[in-house]
Amino acid sequence: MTDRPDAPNRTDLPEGLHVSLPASGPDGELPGVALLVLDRPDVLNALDFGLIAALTDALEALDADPACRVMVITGAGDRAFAAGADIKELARQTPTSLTVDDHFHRWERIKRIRKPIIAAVRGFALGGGCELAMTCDMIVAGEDAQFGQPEIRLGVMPGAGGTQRLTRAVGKARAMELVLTGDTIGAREAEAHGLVGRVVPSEATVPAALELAARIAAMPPVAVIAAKAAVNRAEELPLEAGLEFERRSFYLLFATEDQREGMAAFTEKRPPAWKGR
Ligand code: CO8
Repeated sequence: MTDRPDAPNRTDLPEGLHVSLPASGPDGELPGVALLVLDRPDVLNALDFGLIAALTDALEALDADPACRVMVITGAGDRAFAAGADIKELARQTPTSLTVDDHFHRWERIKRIRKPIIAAVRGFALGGGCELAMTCDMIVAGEDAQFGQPEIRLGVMPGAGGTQRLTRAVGKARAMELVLTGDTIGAREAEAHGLVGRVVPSEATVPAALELAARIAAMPPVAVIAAKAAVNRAEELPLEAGLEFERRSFYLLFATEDQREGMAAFTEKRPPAWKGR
């Protein structure tokens, strides 16, 4: 991440993505927290292939950067997180171009990010935008957020996880209805289903996500990475295998200095000083 002199800690990439590390909160910089802003306001932050490439590259760079512990992704402005893939670009695709260029494989790279990612969703999170939010580890939604997979109305269907992740999040019956009609659900319904972790007043969406990120960034980093991996296994593994994964991760954390520090600090009634190893 390089800095610009006129905007410290902020990188403006040409593809409509801004990255700030550390992000700024109401009381100053938030150590360990990165903010990534999708910024294509003319098209409601629609994700073209260049933006998806920039986003995945930035997430991987932050994942490898010890200064970053948690990432927050949001959309610029108050109308949209992202209104989907860029339909004008998508309209030019053929099975051959999609297969050869295989831009969608990047979605798998987002899933492999080890540090926690929070989606801060205001307004529309549709199609690829909804899929991006669902690929994140947590969603903080403004009251004006709308989630949906409207691809059916374009003659296609979700292609970056929508049929799978939405179904896991809201159940088969509701997901089937949403995917087959293209209807959207609001923030409150998404919260009731567990798709969204918390709903906040719309203008508080990004501050609330940053505050959550800052609290996680203050936790022991190795344990955070291990715990994220274990929770994600719950959606992928049978219970027995998931429990085994959890148990082994738990045992391994006893090799960290932070385990000794955390338990010593509790005993000595003082705040822990995490080492990240
Ligand atoms: N792509 C390109 N342009 C878009 C998109 C989009 N997804 N969404 C909105 N825009 C543009 C509009 O064309 C319009 O541009 P212009 O001013 O030049 O006409 C501008 O954004 C503002 O939009 P509207 O005027 O339509 O605003 P409204 O408030 O009337 O409507 C809606 C807002 C309901 C969000 C409407 O814009 C809409 O329906 N957008 C399309 C939503 C959609 O279908 N999304 C799914 C796209 S397909 C997809 O995501 C497949 C994912 C595949 C995986 C991703 C990996 C690449």
